[in-house]
Amino acid sequence: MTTVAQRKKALQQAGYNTFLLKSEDVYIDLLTDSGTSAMSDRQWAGMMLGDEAYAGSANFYHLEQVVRDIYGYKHMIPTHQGRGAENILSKVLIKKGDIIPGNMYFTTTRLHQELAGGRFEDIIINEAHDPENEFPFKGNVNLEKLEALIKKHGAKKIPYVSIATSVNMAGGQPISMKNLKDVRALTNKYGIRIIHDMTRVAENAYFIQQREKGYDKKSIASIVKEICSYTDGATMSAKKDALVNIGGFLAVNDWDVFEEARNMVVIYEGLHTYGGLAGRDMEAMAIGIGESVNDDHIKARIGQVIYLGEKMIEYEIPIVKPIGGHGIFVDAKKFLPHIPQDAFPAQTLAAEVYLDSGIRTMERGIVSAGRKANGENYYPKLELVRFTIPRRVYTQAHMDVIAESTQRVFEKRDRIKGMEMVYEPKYLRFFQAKFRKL
Ligand code: P70
Repeated sequence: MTTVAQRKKALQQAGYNTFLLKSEDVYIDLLTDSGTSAMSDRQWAGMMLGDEAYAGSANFYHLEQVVRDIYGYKHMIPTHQGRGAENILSKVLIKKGDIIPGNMYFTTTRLHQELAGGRFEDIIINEAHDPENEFPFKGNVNLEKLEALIKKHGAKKIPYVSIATSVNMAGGQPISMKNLKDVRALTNKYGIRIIHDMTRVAENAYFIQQREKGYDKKSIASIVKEICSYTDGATMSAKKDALVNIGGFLAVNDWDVFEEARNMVVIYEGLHTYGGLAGRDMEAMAIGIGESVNDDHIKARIGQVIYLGEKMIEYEIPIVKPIGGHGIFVDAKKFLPHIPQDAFPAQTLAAEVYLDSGIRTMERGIVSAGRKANGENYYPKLELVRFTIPRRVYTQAHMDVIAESTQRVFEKRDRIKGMEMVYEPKYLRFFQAKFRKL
């Protein structure tokens, strides 16, 4: 624990960017659920079975088998984390001038698409951009938007449709099985691939089980497998669902794409049987994937997120509804309505929450959205602060502390002023940007 004076100093030194705080100065760390979950006893035991051969490690073959058994994808290449897979996939599939439709952008995913010469187009339903709208599947694709894009640019210009499960930037919102099947039918009609960002697929499966007709008696494992079956390949950041501190992979069904990706991985990550990971990391991932589709685990994990969200609702704090899978997303536009988007309401709110109690959260608004290729700022409709919950780490008492701290900040919201950016890196600026209080 730190004092207010210590936190004030830490914030100033970090340029009011929670990414730049030292973890030692943080009391409850809700920056991300990425690589921050606790590994199980079984995963740690697996770490002791690391086969650290340069080529053909036994742990690689175990992981490959698990990806086939649990997700159903035929070919898998390990990568150091999700963006490693995004880089290789984008380089293999995207040509200059291509269009990549997707159910809302994700920062690293869109940047890799752009760096490969493509352009991302948002095809998520409009409800996803409205924090108040309680539609149960705000990760759904608007099929008319998708078909209009295909007709406008032609199927040849669209290498794949990018479908995320548990749409991160929308607030961890799920896509329904019905919608995914419809996207499959439409893309089949035009001969277009679907690439799945499966980072939080098990959490999406939980919402399908809870909310979609015909799925209440199905296991998370079977729902996960069905989701994957409607897609042609996937990028995975195993640091989330799969409960490891580091790791990811690219999976595809198509042999030609696999062959090219397998060649590409040796340039950027490492040999195709380790992709930047130690054997022990691949073993922990293989075991973590199995644990991630356990019904009791997912129910407890999302149950904790819902517990926090309901507390916040009770305190009348404006949050994205319905409550999502991996965290609570506070609506900074509503929380600080007097601060214009150019003065960074979400960045400001994240700093204020840290100052109050040492809780670290993450901006997911205009700073995260960054600039277009032509240099103009993106102005996202959603200006959010994400309170992300690591898996198997915190207790219910921590959730109470988080809600109470946010309430204290809410009570003094009228006195909070915005900020200006004083340092802006070229790529993914949110990680390292610095700010000054107005
Ligand atoms: C987060 C993390 C990573 C992520 C993701 C989805 C849906 C791909 C990735 C990339 C970490 C993060 C990344 C960028 C900005 C802020 C935070 N999300 N797809 O905290 O995977 O990080 O392993 O390269 O959520 O949400 P990786």
